[in-house]
Amino acid sequence: MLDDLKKIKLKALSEFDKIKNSEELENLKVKYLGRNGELTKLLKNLKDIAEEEKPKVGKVANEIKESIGSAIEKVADKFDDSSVGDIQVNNLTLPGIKTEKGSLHPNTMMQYELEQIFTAMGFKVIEGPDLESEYFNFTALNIPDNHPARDTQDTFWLDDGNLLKTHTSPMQVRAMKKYGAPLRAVFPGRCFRFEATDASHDSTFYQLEGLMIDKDISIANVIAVMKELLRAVFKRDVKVRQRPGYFPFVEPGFELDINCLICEGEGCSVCKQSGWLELLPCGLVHPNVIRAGGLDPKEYSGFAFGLGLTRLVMMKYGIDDIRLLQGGDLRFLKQF
Ligand code: FA5
Repeated sequence: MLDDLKKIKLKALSEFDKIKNSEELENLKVKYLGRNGELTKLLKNLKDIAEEEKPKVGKVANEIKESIGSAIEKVADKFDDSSVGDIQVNNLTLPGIKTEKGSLHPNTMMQYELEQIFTAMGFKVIEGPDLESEYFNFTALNIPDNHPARDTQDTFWLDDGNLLKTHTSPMQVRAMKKYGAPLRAVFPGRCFRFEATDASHDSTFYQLEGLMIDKDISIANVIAVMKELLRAVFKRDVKVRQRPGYFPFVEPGFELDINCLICEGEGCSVCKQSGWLELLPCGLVHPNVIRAGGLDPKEYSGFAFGLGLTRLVMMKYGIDDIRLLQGGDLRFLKQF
């Protein structure tokens, strides 16, 4: 047995000497010291040798184990400070790898800016779900089943009858139900419409809905808040025009258009050559919607608006195609 042990030692040490990388080191460890390794197997036979031989053989066996152990350490050290194999990956003293710093998406920047403007005017910021029920997206907003107004917002329907919200207006009713009156809140959110895309329409875009419910709210309140908003965003005079607009959840309803800042009103593909861009529909909340929110329309009135946040981003930064914003092209996004 002593002879066998010595042979193993010589063989092992010469093999450890030739190791070239950490993988070979691991293999040799297993070959000699693993559960079925050559040395381990031999030591299992210790129990069969004569009692008086055991101390001597045991001592030699331990010495061999130790010298193989220190050979392993030596080889491992050698790989540790070289650039060989996977050991380098675990070397915590190597300098870090530089990663590029990201930045906020222009939609997010605009959302945060608007939130600040509205918070300063006493509005809460509340976000709603992307997946909405037919009730909150349409019915509670005074758009009954089979009403043609449902067709003005082409909808992505889900198999279970729910839908991807087509606008941020469902939050009007959700918020009234939860917070009651008086209430001032804005609801930023992503909207989805099953429609063909062009320079100013995408199938995914952002809106920021606003709602103010109190006693004696009138159109004068809407106009004051809208003016304050545009002044804060553009920090200069921007021409706007107001015209009547039909939305079943407001009465009366208006469209607030902004003079196209891409072409300064000359006409381009963004404003469909009209010089104006539809940015912000608004109006006084319809009594049926106030009722759906659990409030009494004889006691409370309110205004609501649905700002096209993505279009505002386009106007602010001079982006002439809305599809660039969701396109995921880093060359575009890195400019912000
Ligand atoms: C609505 O979505 C109403 N919920 C707005 C509203 C709220 C009216 C409260 C009255 C009171 P509309 O479908 O017009 O309305 O969309 C509102 C704004 O969202 C538009 O003016 C436009 O700026 C933007 N918008 C609509 N569709 C798209 C689209 N496909 N891509 C980009 N922006 C869009």
